[in-house]
Amino acid sequence: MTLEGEYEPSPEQWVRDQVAEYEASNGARMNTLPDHPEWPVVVITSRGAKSGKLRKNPVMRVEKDGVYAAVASKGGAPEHPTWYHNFVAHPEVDLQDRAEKHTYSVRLAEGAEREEWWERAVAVYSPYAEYQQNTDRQIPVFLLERKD
Ligand code: F42
Repeated sequence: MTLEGEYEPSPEQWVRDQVAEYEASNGARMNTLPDHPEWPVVVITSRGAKSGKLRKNPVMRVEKDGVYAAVASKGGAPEHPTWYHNFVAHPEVDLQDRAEKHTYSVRLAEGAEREEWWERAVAVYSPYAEYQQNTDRQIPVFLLERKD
């Protein structure tokens, strides 16, 4: 089962384009950060906290034993990405990793578990460490566990 509803593409063109290309190719193209083959991405569909519409956002692929982390870094911006609020309001999302798409339950990692996943995330994508230095907020780390 995947989420159902009206899809509202991101207002950010590079995000919109990456999602469109990723989905159109079933995850075969645009499956890394552009020009960075060493940094794979997954695409997460969430339900808008206010609109109820489906929103799609690529994030870096951080995975262990079938569990994924979604790091709400927004490039070190002072505020959380809006999808943070979607995840909190509707803690069920779809995640596409290349050709595989499934539904996941979402929770915020805390304490030692967050530390463990934060280190894993930085090991995958080192710029996260700089993003954390550039913002006063603690960057949230969501854990996604497969439901279907
Ligand atoms: N962002 C990350 O935070 N972490 C990553 O690891 C990451 C990797 C990544 C890789 C490739 C790529 O193309 C993008 C990547 N991004 C990453 C960017 C990410 O996909 C998001 O673009 C970014 O985190 C900013 O998310 P945002 O939701 O803040 O984006 C804004 C511009 C946006 O989409 N705004 C929408 C709008 O219409 O203005 C709102 C979307 C929305 O969900 N609205 C909710 C609703 O109800 O519909 C309401 C939300 C609320 O405030 O309650």
